[in-house]
Amino acid sequence: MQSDTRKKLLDLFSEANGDFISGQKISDILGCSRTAVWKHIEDLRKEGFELEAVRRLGYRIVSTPDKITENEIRLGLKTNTLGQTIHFQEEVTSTQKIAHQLAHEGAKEGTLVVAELQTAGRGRMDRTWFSPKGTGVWMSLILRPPIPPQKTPQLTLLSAVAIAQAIQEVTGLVPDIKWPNDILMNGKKCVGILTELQADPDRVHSVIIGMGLNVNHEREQFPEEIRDIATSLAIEKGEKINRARLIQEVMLKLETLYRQYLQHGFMPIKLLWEGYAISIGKEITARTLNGTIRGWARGITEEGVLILEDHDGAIHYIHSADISV
Ligand code: BTX
Repeated sequence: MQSDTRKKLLDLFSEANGDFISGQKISDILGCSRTAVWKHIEDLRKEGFELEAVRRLGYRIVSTPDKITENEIRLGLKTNTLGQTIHFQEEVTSTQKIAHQLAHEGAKEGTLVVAELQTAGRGRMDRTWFSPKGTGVWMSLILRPPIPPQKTPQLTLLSAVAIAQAIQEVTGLVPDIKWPNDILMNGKKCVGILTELQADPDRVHSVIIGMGLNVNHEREQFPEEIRDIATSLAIEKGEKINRARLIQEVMLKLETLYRQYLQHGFMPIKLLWEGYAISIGKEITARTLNGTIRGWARGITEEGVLILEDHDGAIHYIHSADISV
């Protein structure tokens, strides 16, 4: 939507003060057709506005998108290092891209990149991560752990535990983790984690942990193709959740677990991870780049690798795959 049209429309709703405005009035004032009005309304919904539409009455704004600002994240952040340097931007292609650049330029451990909107949010294997404005938490954290590159998948699992704990703390909801990186509520994905590296063969320079949390999306805000597989915390909880508070809690849990990990290794994290895992002990299908294997998920190794026993009793060690239970 063009910015002057958007401004006019928002001014109209603001003057209406929560009352209905007829579609005809909107179309007269904006100078566009009723179909165009409907499209503008849909655009606002995608940006996180909650709008009610009633025949004969028109449209009214029920709630505006909650915004995150750097100050809101900072206020009440209880960490020592993680998130203490924040790069906040309203709109980015991908927070991963910016974090990579900052890491390359020498950014400190704990630097956090946060955006309100990603126009090219990335999932694993170049998939798209749907990241609309004003509803989610889209952020990338730079870590510089003194570990060899092959151990970095452990940090994906560590992050999943931290996010699960933070969700539990802030919302009271208890999420499930599906190996390696999905956080689910009632079988639907509400968080995705993407861990990327800057490393030599034997040394990690930085690990960029990308975290995408669906927080205040309404069901119809998800594109149709993922509506049945995705959910948000607000949908599950039945009320909106303060995103800045959630970011603070994720940082705090991450810092605690990361410190524990650097001191005592992966074992304590593995135990916590297993407490949230839903795929272990179940019959699963693992789609890897080299093919599909069906069998029983027997657990994870100390490295964070999935152990899968196929129907012939052969054991497979899965480093990267999509799992369906
Ligand atoms: P993934 O490859 O496991 O999941 C991607 C798949 O999930 C997509 O193909 C689609 O089916 C589905 N999907 C896309 N968007 C959503 C969504 N919002 N909610 C639920 N399901 C969805 C997971 O990859 C890793 C995602 C990391 C996203 C963060 S956001 C901050 C950072 N910046 C960035 O570009 N990526 C990371």
